[in-house]
Amino acid sequence: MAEGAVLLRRFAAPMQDELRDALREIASAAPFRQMVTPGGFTMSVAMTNCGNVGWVTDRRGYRYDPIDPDSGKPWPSMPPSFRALAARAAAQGGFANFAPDACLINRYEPGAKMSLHQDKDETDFDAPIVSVSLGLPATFLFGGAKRSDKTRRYRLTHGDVVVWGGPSRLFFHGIAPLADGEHPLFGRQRINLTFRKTV
Ligand code: MD6
Ligand code: FE
Repeated sequence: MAEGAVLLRRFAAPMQDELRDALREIASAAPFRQMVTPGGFTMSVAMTNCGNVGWVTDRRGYRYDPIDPDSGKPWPSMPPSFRALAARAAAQGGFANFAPDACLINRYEPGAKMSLHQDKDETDFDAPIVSVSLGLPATFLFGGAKRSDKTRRYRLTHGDVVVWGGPSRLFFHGIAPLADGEHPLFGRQRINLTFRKTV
């Protein structure tokens, strides 16, 4: 995709049942919720997290927080199967010993989108981000170091994994509004897992 960014087609597909079951457990302890941006807009994507810390946004800003603000309890721990998948994908992408401490889980229903952004709330930009797509296909917009750089479009489908680090770690990216559809295992939604090393 770019220097430092590789797309591993269908890499996670063999684990789909395990991932679905683990996701169900996480979402029962820490339900998906639509968070509010610092500017006061409710995001169309619903989010939850697992791991030592979770990514949250509210009127105060963006941050990684060990506590789920909705429950007042720690986020569910990261299932060993998630951790292993992320490490295996990172290694395939050229990043040995990836040890994520956070997994942000995004749920898109038809029409939901993610505006162009950079992932820059972490402190360790040497570690890659590993991103797993499940369910309905999406159009991933991949730009450059500046918001105004032109974007290329990639179709991400069920099981695809993007490993993204190095020179493109801080490139702008987003997701176009999700087209309607029905996935045999995940139904009318797309789930994206992004694994990060935040510290
Ligand atoms: C998504 N992904 O695929 C949104 N960020 O739903 C991201 O924002 C993302 O896929 C950093 C690295 C990989 C990603
Ligand atoms: Fe991102």
